[in-house]
Parts: sequence; structure tokens; C-alpha cells
Amino acid sequence: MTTTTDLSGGPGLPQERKLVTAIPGPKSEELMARKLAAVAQGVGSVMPVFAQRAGGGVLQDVDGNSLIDFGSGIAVTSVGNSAEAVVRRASAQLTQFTHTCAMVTPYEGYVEVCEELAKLTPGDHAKKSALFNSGAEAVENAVKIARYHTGRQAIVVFDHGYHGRTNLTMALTSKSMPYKHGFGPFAPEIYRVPVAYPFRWLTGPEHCAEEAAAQAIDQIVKQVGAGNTAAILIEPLLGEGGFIEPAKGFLPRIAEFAREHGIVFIADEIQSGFCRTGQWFASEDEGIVPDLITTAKGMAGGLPLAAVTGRAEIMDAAHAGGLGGTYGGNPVACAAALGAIETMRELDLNAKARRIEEIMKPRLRKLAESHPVIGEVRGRGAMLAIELVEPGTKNPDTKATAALAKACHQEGLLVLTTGTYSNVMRFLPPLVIGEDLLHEGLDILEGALTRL
Ligand code: PLZ
Repeated sequence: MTTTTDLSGGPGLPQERKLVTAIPGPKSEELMARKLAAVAQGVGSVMPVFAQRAGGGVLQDVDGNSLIDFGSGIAVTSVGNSAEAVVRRASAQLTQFTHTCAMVTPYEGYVEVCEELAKLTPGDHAKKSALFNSGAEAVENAVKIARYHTGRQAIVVFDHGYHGRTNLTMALTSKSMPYKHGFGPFAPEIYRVPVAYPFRWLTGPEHCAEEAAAQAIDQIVKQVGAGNTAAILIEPLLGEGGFIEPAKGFLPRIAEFAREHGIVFIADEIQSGFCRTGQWFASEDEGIVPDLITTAKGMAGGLPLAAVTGRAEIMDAAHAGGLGGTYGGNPVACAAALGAIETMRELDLNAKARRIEEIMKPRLRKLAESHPVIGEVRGRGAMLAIELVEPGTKNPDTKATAALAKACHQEGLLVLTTGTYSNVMRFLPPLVIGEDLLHEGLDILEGALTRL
């Protein structure tokens, strides 16, 4: 095992898995007792360990355990934790000023991030951006902009879609428990239509794209009216819904329908963007050029920053003062984003993501052959997943998924679950993770599956 140090996370952080206590260890248990007393229970935690340091492909807890990170803080630390360029640029900014409010006196970093977004997002048309703090806030603003631009109200979203936890984005999100249950009433003028989910399409995957697109369009036309529809909002690779890759042909057909009817096509790339799938944006896979695109997560190496980027004429629709927020595009977060983007270019993290797929997918497929609990292996780049079912059926096996995750956690592998039926295990390693750690993580998964 190589134990190269210093893929950030501070000097001398060994790139190795090491368990020195049970998971959780005593210090984590002590902190967890304090958390339970002081933090609202609605804010859950996947693993009961408290973080101390993280970098490269590992996360070290307060007891000195070093975990292999297959989660990246939910697809955020793609460049690694405390990546050198992120720390360098954000630190320099911290010494200059921490906040002026971009709406009061702007600063260059904000503009530079918007210039980068114009360059990196799909399409060579004139583009503009606005910056925010969280993914949900970006989605809310994309909806505001689309409504203003079209003078229409209806927003079309899809089965298994996830767009956030604020009031409007709860309405846009499809899964009730835990995201919406008890939190209504929800925002009006949101309409949900089918998505091409090949594994669960009743007539089979072959006709899925065509049939799902026809159903979705028919529902929009009949139930909403194309002329009333401001925007169609979709994740080109659905994240919280279960890492669903819409069957090929579905996205282009929906985008074409939007174009024909003057509907703003919004791609939510908050989870799938910024090299995660082996391309700058997952939309590129089928040559989709969204009118608006929402980004966050991987963009700023762990600092809170989000954006809406899109066609200049749409972005400029709203009046001056109509968009904004006190902290949106915070200067330290902008500096971090510029550092993260620099790292993505320098280390060619798109190639790294594709390499991660090359290593992981064949091994996951092999596991699926010997473990019928794995119904499907899917995803692209470093956004991969297995869907767990009761063997021989497509019935979601939520219990097996939770048990498998727990078993991996006990062995020092941080994995996350996802999916409408909570039966998908997803793999989102930092793109800078070492190949030895990837293999070791997969060994742990294999052992846990075999014992399951
Ligand atoms: N759109 C596609 O994936 C955030 C949320 C996890 P925020 N996904 C992880 C959880 O349980 O809260 C997400 C996303 C897509 C929007 C969002 C929302 O981004 O930064 O969490 O608001």
C-alpha cells in the first residue's frame, strides 16, 4: 500500500486507511452526545464520527481513524479537501477583505467566476451569471429568472428529481420522506412528469427514452399547456433520486420540445457538474445546451458558492435589484472557486473522473454478477452507483442497502446511500483520490457484500 502524504488536508496527512478505535471512537461518541443535546435532530449525520482533517482520498476523525472517502461531502470536494490552490487563493482573499456585499461594492473575483462559468458551461452563445450561496438558492433564482423572461408561471419537473430543501425547491423535489414530509404547504404551479429511468421502465429499457419523452410531453401539453410553461427543470444525471441516467435520447427530445415552445430549459448540474462525470458538465454527454444551468457543490472546493448561468438575454430579463442576497458570491468563496477551477484544469480532473470509472465500473459489474442483490450498476465518471434489489426481482432492498453502508462504515469506508427507494449506494470519491485507495475501498465493499 502506498501512503503518499500531502494531497492537502494539511502537511503530512497520510493517504491511507487506518482504524485505531471502533467506529465511532470514544471522542466521537462524546461529541455525538453534545451534538444530540445542542443540535436539532432534523439535521442528521450519515456516519457517527466527527471530522478532524481531510485531504486527497481520506478523512481523519477525532479519534485518529483514517477513513477512505467515497462521498466527498456529497460531491463537493472533487478537488480534494483543502486543495492547495483553494487554500492559497482563499487565504490571500481572507487577508484582503472578507465581505463588502457584491450588491454594495463589487470585486473582481465575482466577475472572474462569472467569466469562467461562461467559458466552461455548454454552448458558445453570450452568457451571464449570478452567484448565490447554496444549490437550492441557485435553483430558486433560475425559476425566478425563467418566469420573468417568459411571463409564464408553470415549472415542469420530473419523477425522482431533487432540487433542494427550501420552500420552492421542496415543491420541485419529488421524494416526500425525508425532504417534504410535514413541511407543506408547498409552492404552486409545479408539475411533475415521468423521467426515462431505464431500470424501472415497465416496458423495458429499449423503448424507455421514446415512451417517457412522449408521456412527459403529452402531460405537459394536456395538463399544463406548453404556452403556460416557463421552464422545464431537470438534472441531466439525477442525483438524490438514485444516480439515474435518463435513457439516451430522452434529454435531447425534452430540450427540443422546450425550444419549440419558448420554454426555458434548465439543467440542474449542482451534483453532476464540474468534472464529476468526466466532463465539465453532464449535459455535454448528449450535446445538450441548456438555456440556464445551476451549479454549486464541486465548484468551490468546499466553500459555499452557487450560480445560475445562461443565455445573456434570459439572465438579463429581471430588473436591476431583482436578484441578489447579502452573501451571494462571497469574495472568499469566489477565490476558492477560482482555485478549484485552476486545480481542475491543471490536474485534468475530467480525465481523472473517467479513470475512476474505468477502475470502478468493471469491478462493480463483476460484483453484480456474483451478488444478485445488485440489480444494476450505473453512472458516469466518478458519479457511480449500484441499485440493490431483492434477488431475482426489482423490489428495492432498502434494508440490505442500509446494512451494506453500515458494514462499510465499520471498516473505514465512507459511503453514501441515495435513491427514491433508499436502495442505491453511490460512489462519489474526490477526483484526486489515489488508485490504491479506490481498490481498497472496493475490496471493503466486496467483503461487506459477501458477508451480507
Ligand atoms: N440540486 C441536483 O444534488 C443537493 C443534498 C443532500 P444545496 N444535493 C445534496 C441533502 O440531504 O440535503 C442538490 C442537488 C441538486 C440542488 C441541490 C441543493 O443544493 O446546496 O444542498 O441547497
